[in-house]
Amino acid sequence: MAGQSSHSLKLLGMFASPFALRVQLALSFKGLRYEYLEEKDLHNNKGELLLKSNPVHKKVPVLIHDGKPVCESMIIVQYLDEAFAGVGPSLLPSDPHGRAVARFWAAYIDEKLFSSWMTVFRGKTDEEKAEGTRQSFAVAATLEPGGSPARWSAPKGSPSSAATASGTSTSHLEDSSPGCTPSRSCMD
Ligand SMILES: N[C@@H](CCC(=O)N[C@@H](CS)C(=O)NCC(=O)O)C(=O)O
Repeated sequence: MAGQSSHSLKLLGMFASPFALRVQLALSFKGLRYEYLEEKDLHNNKGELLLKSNPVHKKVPVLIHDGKPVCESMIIVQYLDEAFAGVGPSLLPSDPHGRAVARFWAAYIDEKLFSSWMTVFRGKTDEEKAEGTRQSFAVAATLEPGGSPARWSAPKGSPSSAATASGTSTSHLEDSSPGCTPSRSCMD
């Protein structure tokens, strides 16, 4: 696919969703123009387009490319790389091992980081919140060079570092960006 000019891209998102942010980063790195559609009341009143586009999970993000929906943030990132291979940089490394490493870290962040991070906001007691903070830092430390002896080497050579593939980074963690707050939880 040579360029974007004849293609329509819409993104259904929600401002506090780290998963939607992952897709926004991917679109931005590739320099793709898109229409952003905010789900205004994701947890109480989902929009018709969301329910029609993602009837299984009913979650954001959903990318709608020329009327066809693509769901799940990491699947969307990989789809963008394939559908717009000729546009902007590659998001994932070209070699299979590098791609496996990027997917590994994205899955690690999805499984480990977001759940402990949520406890920081949603823990019922100060102790629970403190434990969530401790776990979040422990998980983040694993992402840092030298953080863990078991760490895989980071993918190189494109904006597809672990941070890109995951849609987050330690600086994103440290800047106390809103993420999923108790009232706007992404993990319900
Ligand atoms: N695995 C999904 C997770 C998406 C997700 O959890 N989205 C949340 C917002 S952060 C959502 O739409 N929640 C609505 C709900 O659970 O009803 C992805 O990577 O896209």
